[in-house]
Amino acid sequence: MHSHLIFQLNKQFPNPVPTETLSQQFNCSAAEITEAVEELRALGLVIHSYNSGLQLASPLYSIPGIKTYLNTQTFGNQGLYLFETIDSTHTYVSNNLSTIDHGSVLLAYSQTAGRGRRGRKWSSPIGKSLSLSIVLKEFAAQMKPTLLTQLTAAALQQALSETGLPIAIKWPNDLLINRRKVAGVLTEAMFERQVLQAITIGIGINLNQSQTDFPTEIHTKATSLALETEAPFFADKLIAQFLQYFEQFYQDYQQSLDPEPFLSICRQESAVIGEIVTVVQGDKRRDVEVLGIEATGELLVRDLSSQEQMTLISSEVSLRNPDGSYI
Ligand code: BT5
Repeated sequence: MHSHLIFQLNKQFPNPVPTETLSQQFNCSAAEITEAVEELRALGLVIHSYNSGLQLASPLYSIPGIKTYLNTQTFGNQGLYLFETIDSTHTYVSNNLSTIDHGSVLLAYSQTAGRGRRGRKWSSPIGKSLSLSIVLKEFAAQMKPTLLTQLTAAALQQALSETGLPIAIKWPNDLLINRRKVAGVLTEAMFERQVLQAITIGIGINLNQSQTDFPTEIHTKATSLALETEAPFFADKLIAQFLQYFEQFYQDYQQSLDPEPFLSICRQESAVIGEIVTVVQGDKRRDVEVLGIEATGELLVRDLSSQEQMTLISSEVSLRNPDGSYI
């Protein structure tokens, strides 16, 4: 009932929907609708009640809404699950790996312990953000998890660009609009007795946050699609488009083992190639000029003090502006 209720409220957004209309649609009593609304409110979702009916505070994606647009063979087609609230979609996958099939897609309206790279926190407030994990169990042995991060960043860049906004990729895993982070990618390889069992790809996208919805420490570096478009953002189509791009890149890469189609997007839409940046690696910092992205997915840079060229591995470094601020 929750997902269908949200789908109907979203369809009419921002207009309120009379409870009677909903109870007719679902063939249930008004009391049952009120009960479902109370359950959603208890989770933290904001649903207004007016004389004229019920209205969502901001648009929400739903399984029936995504399926309206979904055209994939595998990803999201064979298993599309939505949690209203969860600790982390990635943690759920690692705890339930044996029961989750290849190609499954898990979504959550909110995460209480969403995570980024190297144990960092990912903010995913209820009803405003998108948290999504894709489970991969069928892969060619030569496919590299680091390249899958680039593949996902390219798919996300393509899908987000359909909004008309300028979307740049900050190697390896950030998606930016006007130098503010709108989305991030997290790839995790899962091993059992040293044998690779699965790769989980996670993406977090800021959909309908206002600036004050972000934790204070990221106020100046984060943005949302609603802030950038200056309108409430409907994510159903974006999710379906992302899965479509992801599937295309993934199937092509699995067959050809050629990363160029997605790496060329990472290069073309890069926020850092040609820039001077500071590389942060543990306690060490060095200023470099970014020259390009190698076929391995590594970043090719020139050290400004030694003039030496070197490649950087994404799992080890972060990039900052030379003044220490977020790029
Ligand atoms: C990322 O890490 O950007 C990866 C984000 C992946 C999140 C997804 S959601 C589904 C799946 N389940 C999970 O638990 N995680 C994945 P990283 O590059 O390490 O960036 C983390 C940093 O971004 C933090 O240290 C903050 O500075 C900043 N940050 C946190 N939340 C943010 C947000 N909502 N928007 C922009 N920046 C944020």
